[in-house]
Amino acid sequence: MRKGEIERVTEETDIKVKIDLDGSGEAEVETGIKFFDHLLESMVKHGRFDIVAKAKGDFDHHIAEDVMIGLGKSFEDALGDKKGIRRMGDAIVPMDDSLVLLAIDIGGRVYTNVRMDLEKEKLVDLNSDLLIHLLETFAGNLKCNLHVDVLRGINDHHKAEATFKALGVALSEAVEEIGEDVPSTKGVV
Ligand SMILES: [Mn+2]
Repeated sequence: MRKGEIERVTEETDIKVKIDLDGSGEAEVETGIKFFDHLLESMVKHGRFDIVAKAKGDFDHHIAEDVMIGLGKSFEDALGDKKGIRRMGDAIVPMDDSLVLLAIDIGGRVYTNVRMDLEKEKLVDLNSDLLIHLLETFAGNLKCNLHVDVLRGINDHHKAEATFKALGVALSEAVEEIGEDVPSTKGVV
């Protein structure tokens, strides 16, 4: 049972995140930020995880940030000692005009490099400048390397959505169980 769960209450937010890595793409997402919900639902659908993400809080930056902390930590929780997983995953995902390359390594080391080049200030009700920060927050809490390049695109909605679809696809590949060994020459991840 590869499941993880985090509840976190601070002065700023109240969040609850649950994940089942071996799900079917069911998302129960209510953060009060419509576009962020849309991105999480896209990620989950294409990663075929089941998640619950419920959040309340003061404003979008804190809510989305704390949900990504919860998501990263519950992924880590669900993976346990990471025995038998593929560990690396990647995806090249188009969405109409936009094309995204994304690679991940859930190897216990944190490094992120995200290039999205969004032009609009807002994506519906989510501040665009948050997206890079949200991906960094997720990677920091899952303790992974994450590289994202939006290779091209015109529409910011498509660039962002393709990025989260790619994250789902790459994560699904990385957490796939392919053996019994710890996926590292060090013997520990
Ligand atoms: Mn959309």
